[in-house]
Amino acid sequence: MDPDFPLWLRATHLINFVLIGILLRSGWEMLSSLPRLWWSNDSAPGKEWLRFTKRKLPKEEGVYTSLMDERSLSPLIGLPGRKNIGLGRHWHGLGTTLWMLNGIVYVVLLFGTGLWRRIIPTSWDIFPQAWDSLVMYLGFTKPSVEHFQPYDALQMLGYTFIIFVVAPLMILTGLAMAPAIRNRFPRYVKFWGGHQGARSIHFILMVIMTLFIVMHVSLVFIVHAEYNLPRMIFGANDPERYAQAFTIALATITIVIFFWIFLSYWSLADRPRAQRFLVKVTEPARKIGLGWMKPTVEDAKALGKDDVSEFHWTNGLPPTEDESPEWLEAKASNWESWRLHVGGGADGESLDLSLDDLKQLPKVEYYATHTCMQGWSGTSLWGGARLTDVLDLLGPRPQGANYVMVESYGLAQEMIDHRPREPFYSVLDLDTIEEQGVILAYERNSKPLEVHLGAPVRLRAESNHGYKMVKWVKSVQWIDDYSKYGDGRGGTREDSALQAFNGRI
Ligand SMILES: Nc1nc2c(c(=O)[nH]1)N[C@H]1C(S)=C(S)[C@@H](COP(=O)(O)O)O[C@H]1N2
Ligand SMILES: [Mo]
Repeated sequence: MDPDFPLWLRATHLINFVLIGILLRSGWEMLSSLPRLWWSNDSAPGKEWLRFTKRKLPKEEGVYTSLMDERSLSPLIGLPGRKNIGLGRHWHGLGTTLWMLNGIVYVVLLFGTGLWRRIIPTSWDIFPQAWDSLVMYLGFTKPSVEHFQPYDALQMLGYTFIIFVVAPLMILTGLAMAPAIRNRFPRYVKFWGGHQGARSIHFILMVIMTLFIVMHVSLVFIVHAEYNLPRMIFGANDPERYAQAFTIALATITIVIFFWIFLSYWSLADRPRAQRFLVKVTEPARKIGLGWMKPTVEDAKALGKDDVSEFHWTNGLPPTEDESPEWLEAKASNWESWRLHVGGGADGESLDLSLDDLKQLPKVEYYATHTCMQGWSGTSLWGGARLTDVLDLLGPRPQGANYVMVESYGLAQEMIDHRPREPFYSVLDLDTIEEQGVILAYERNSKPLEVHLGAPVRLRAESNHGYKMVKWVKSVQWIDDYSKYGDGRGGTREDSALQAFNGRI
């Protein structure tokens, strides 16, 4: 056995291969839910620099929802495929967590054993040498075997670039897309060019990563495979065992590809089961990684007037006559007859507030970027009353009240399995309610909130993605547990699209 290809190296290499496939496939699933890329934060129609759909977007606000833009990917390509952004995001979360753990093990051992010296170049000579190799490849010849020690200059540059530049940038831009991070470190997101900058760079890195994988796997089989494969499989510099290594490598790749596709069909076979499993294994990482971040939107001066988006996307259209005649009447009365029901107080107490009552409470105003987990974003100045101030009108928090449920006058856009639509709702936990930037907003950009964006009042919870932020709010109420409502996952998008209750990433 050659100690230069120790077991840990071969094992992390294989695990990395499995996980990268999970990450790419779930990433494509997410991209297909809004197959457009922008550099500008408002994600305005027509401003895309790249799109994977022929559909033209109407320029008018509030007529087209991002859910309508979702495309269906084959389960052979996406994880899990077929318009399952919620599960795709969960798989991406699990993939990321394991991939980073595996990466840490790899890097620690790489430096611990000194093996880093053969992949990280330490001399400028690497560039002319790599150039020579490149010229040979372009002429369809290959450098002779003595060039590889065990890697040649071009490999060293390529591996160093992928491991120490592309992978870390992937992690950094991925994190920049999490609302929890944006609300704690708004300048960090600005550094990447905002949400759309981070998203577009993340996409470009994905393309680089994919091209690298295709080249890398091909070249391993084309250039001196009789050395590469026995090293990769057995850790031995033993061309004698080439046939055996070749067979095992090919079989492994085939099994891994089947495994990737199996994960899709396993998820699709019973989506609630897949969600339960994925939540269980990813929630600890969300809690540990993001739970401690207390948003500071109200104090943050990172965003200002110049950041306000001209265009704001919509997800969910205003209630229609059959959804809520009550809301339409209130609208016709210029919100005179509109009431916010505040319920679930001790001894079942409740209140009905008018819009003016709400405006009597201290007004909070801040700039914040809204992100829909499908991928679009938009920045506005939001104004409204703190949710806790509204709840305090009922008196102290009743014993056993662990959550607040917010319900809409409008119905869900669609339900799981196309069953009849139910009122849109979402549930927040105690920690979230206490945060800055959790308000019932009645103003946007210093004007009354627009009808398609939730008039007269919508929820804002800036540390979370948009699906938590109920529009056309009808009621807020203390509840002890959310398992009794809807499908018991704590929100409409959780129920209908199997998204996470914890919308912080
Ligand atoms: N009542 C209601 N509220 C809703 C939705 C909906 O469909 N109905 N969609 C949610 C989602 S997924 C997002 S991203 C935001 C979109 O807010 P906007 O339309 O104001 O941009 O609203 C959230 N609140
Ligand atoms: Mo959304």
